[in-house]
Amino acid sequence: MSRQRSLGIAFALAVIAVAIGVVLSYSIHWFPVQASVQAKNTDRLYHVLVLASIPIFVIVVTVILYSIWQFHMKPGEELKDGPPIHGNTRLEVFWTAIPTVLLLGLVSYSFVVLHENEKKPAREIQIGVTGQQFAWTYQYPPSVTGGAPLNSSQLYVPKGESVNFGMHSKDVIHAFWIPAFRLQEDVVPGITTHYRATAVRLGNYPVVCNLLCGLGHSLMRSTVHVVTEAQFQAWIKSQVTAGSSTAAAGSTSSGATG
Ligand SMILES: [Cu+2]
Repeated sequence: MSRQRSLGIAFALAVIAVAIGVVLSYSIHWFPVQASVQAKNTDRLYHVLVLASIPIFVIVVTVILYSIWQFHMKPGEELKDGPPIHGNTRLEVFWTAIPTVLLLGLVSYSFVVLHENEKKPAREIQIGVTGQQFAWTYQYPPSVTGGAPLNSSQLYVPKGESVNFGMHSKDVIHAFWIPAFRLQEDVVPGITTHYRATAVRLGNYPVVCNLLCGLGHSLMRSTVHVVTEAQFQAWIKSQVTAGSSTAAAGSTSSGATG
């Protein structure tokens, strides 16, 4: 087979492989639903990375397989050596420059997406997150409740509003992860870390501790309820009322016994 013909076959197979890779990357839904603004940005970045990676992977594998096919040692050539080639400046400049440009482009785009995801919006609400072996609790400050601060085992967030989660741990390092929001941040004893997300889809989504924190790590799960602004206010109100009535009942009963 002529060199031109074998190169033609390799090129055709590479084009087919790229096409299959691109179709697979789009036709299969690899991720959970996109429930936040940040999830959409992150997934777009992922798709760009995949689209850039597929042709490069195919080029590398094609060159390897083509070389094995065309240049492998034939019977009787065992003692022969390869041709004495020393470098190829043009080729080396080429294969250094192209990956450099590509990497700088992808790194810059990743930086833009990360910056966009972490950008402080004009308006946001604060919710505290406490991690401890093996449960999450959430703190709603007076700026959110409009009254006394609220401590709850439930995470409710209003749709369309940016939430700044201030996270701290009572014991070991945990990681606060909401797959449907995509972002994840470590929860470290002694410091407060932050996580910013704007929910854009109503529903209930899992909250996961994503850092091995002890025997009950796999059970350290919770749920984020993304609700409308009105439902959020109603929930806060019901919790604050329930909390104050429990406190009142507690003081009454202790008063009765005392
Ligand atoms: Cu944990």
